[in-house]
Amino acid sequence: PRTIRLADYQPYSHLVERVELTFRLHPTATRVRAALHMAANPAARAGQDLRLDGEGLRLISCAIDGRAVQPILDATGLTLAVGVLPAQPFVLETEVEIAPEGNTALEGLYMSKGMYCTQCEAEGFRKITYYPDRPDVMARFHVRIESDLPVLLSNGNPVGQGAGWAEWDDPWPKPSYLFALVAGDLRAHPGDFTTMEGRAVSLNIWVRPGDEGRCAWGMEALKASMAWDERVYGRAYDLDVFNIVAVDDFNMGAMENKGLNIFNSKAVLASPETATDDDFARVEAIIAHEYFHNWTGNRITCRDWFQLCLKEGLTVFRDQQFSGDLRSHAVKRIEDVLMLRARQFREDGGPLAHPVRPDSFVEINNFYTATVYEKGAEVIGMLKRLVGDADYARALDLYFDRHDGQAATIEDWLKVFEDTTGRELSQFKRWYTEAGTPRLSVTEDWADGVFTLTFGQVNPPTPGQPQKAAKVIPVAVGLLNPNGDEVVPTMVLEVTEERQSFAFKGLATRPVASILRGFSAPVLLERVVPAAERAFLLAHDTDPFNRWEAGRSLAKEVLARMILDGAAPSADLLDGLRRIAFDEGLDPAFRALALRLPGEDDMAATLHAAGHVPDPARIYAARRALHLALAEHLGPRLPALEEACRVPGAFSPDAAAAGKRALRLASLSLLARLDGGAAARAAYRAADNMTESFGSLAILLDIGAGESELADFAAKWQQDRLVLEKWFAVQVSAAAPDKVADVVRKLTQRADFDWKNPNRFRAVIGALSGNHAGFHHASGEGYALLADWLITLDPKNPQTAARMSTAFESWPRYDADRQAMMRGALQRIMAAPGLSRDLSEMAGRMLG
Ligand code: DPP
Ligand code: ZN
Repeated sequence: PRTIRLADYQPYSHLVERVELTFRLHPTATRVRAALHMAANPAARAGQDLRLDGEGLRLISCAIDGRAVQPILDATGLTLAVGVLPAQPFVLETEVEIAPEGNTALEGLYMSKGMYCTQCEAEGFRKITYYPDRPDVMARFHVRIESDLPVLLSNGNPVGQGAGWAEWDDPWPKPSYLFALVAGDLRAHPGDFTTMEGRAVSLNIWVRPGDEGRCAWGMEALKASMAWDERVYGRAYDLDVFNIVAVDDFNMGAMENKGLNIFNSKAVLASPETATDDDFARVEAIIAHEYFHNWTGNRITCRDWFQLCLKEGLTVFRDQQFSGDLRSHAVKRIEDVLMLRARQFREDGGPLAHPVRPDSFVEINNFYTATVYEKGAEVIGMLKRLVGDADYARALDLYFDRHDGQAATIEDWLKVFEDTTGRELSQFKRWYTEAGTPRLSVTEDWADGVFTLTFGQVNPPTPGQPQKAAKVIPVAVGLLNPNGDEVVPTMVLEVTEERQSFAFKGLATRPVASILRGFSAPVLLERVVPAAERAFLLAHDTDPFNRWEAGRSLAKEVLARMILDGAAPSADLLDGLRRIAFDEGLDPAFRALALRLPGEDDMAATLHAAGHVPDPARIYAARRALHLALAEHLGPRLPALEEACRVPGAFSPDAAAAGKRALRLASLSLLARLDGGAAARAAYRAADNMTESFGSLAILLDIGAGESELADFAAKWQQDRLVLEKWFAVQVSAAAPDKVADVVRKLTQRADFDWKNPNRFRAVIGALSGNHAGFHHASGEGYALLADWLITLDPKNPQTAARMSTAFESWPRYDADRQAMMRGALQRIMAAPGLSRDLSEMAGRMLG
């Protein structure tokens, strides 16, 4: 397969001014007629042949300005020699036939339970019609859909409809990856919104009959997003309608098609009976994310796919700001950092490490990664911290002004900040072009009333990037007095060199430093801190993130000693966590997060980084021992805490109520170590919402109980595909390490394990790799099972298979036996006949 390189970018030979598409829908023989109004691109080299992308299309006819022409066809597209192209603007018409019913890759036009839908990002449009399927070709689309299905949707505004047809017109030029079409027997949950510019927008969430009752939350989230983008970024919506469609078979979470967002039903449907608080928060965040793309992604798009972070990093950053504004900034930041470390640091430290802006790829679908998204968002957070809020706002205004309607690059983005602030950002740009998580060490010195912090940064080698220069790292620092008062409030130190000192003068006593407040840069902070000082920060830090972080680091240090030398849990940690647990002055959501112990994969990564070879079985045992010790330490007061966290009255998914439920579940989980699950069982029985019924079920399974509750849950939710996914997943995640392979085998033999549905596949096979001790069980069964399933799925859905293969990226951390087994599994995948480009690129990169 061919490697695509950023350095080879060339503008497209032609401009597409307008596109008229007509779809005659049929499950096995859909006809697509396309009229492309084209002209030579003055910015491109003259005299080029015309090349259109196309895959799996049966060409029926092709004409230029009404005269039939014979293009040259190959497996990836169509070529018309320059000789047959008119000198003046022309209309290229094609008709093709496609078979959406057989499309199991869920890319292009496909069917899900009788409805037609599309997924075109990144390169799916070429499976619908011949087209220059690249983001820098922006055109106005007019779409006619012919079908007997009652609801026919496409991008833009509706311009006409009759029996068996509908027409849509999108006035905003867009790349083909934002094209969308939906046809089905759907019901609408309506809403409306009037923009600050006075435009009345009609909103609809379209679902299959029966799901109408699960749309209210998504609709509220949509309106809140529209209002927030106006208030915070000054960006108003720009069409008369905004449609969201829920579909059960979908590779990603959701897709920001212009005016017609398509969502994995799991990412939009929510009701108190069927969705947990986490689901509610996720739905809200994803609705916001896709809506925010309307400006950051759609109005301003990417010149090429290497610039993916231009829209994704910025849009993730915006949805994080939004969730923080609506909920709690501290809690949101902690959750985001947990995710960043679990997924992005893991990626950045292994064979799949790549820059936020990669410079080559084989299959672009493999680069919708935690690095592009989450680190991409972190980079924007750093930029904002460096230039300040006011200049960030001015730079964004300039970005929207200057690049509206364009396909832009990271260079354009940075230039906007340079022009706004006069800052030179070439060193900063390394965050975009270099992979790897910088390691930042700190030492401190106290002499003659001067407190000095000395930072050292190491930028580790990553695949293809052996050597790196220093980065600019914004380090937010505050200093506390020994009595807990803040003597130096948060300030941002700019570390720009490999070694650099900062002095604080005029202090009466040696302060306690709170470093990297708010996690101001995505780095690994390496700092030797006495346990007592961590405990002090856990009790007193005025920065909520660092307060949590102090407990977290302490817990990791304690766990590491338990794993490595069988040490007992330290009193510093247990006392500190007890104080937090019962501190009624603190947000319950924060307390729940503080009580969540570091995960097993996190501990494996931490031990590996410290030069040890992690043993999954020991990690598993030590973590459970620490949980038990914590339960015993908090013991007598847990029932009261659990009771105090019951939320009276009707269920509301708001952040305050959700925080209480999270703390209640955290205490139930501890209590279960002491009472054999009695309290959790009672909570399960009494629960009137999914958060508490599913939460207590998971707690019971985790202590090896809960059989009858599991059966009860299955009986109740058999008909509900989204809830049933939880039932599948929890059995795998809660299984004991030596049982997980059996559990997976049993579940995958069930008739309702529809593995071609990505949600169901992920529920079971994703949970398998998420069960650290089970996946890495010494038998190697976990590895073999995952490899088998990836090989099975790949021919049907290469995108999801490739995505899930990243479970193997952590192989270099483990002992020789496990390494050999994990590599063996990857080699077996590589040897599978007809392996997709997606999966072979991933397996190849992991093998190195
Ligand atoms: N749908 C994916 C997202 O919004 C890809 N654009 O991030
Ligand atoms: Zn996105």
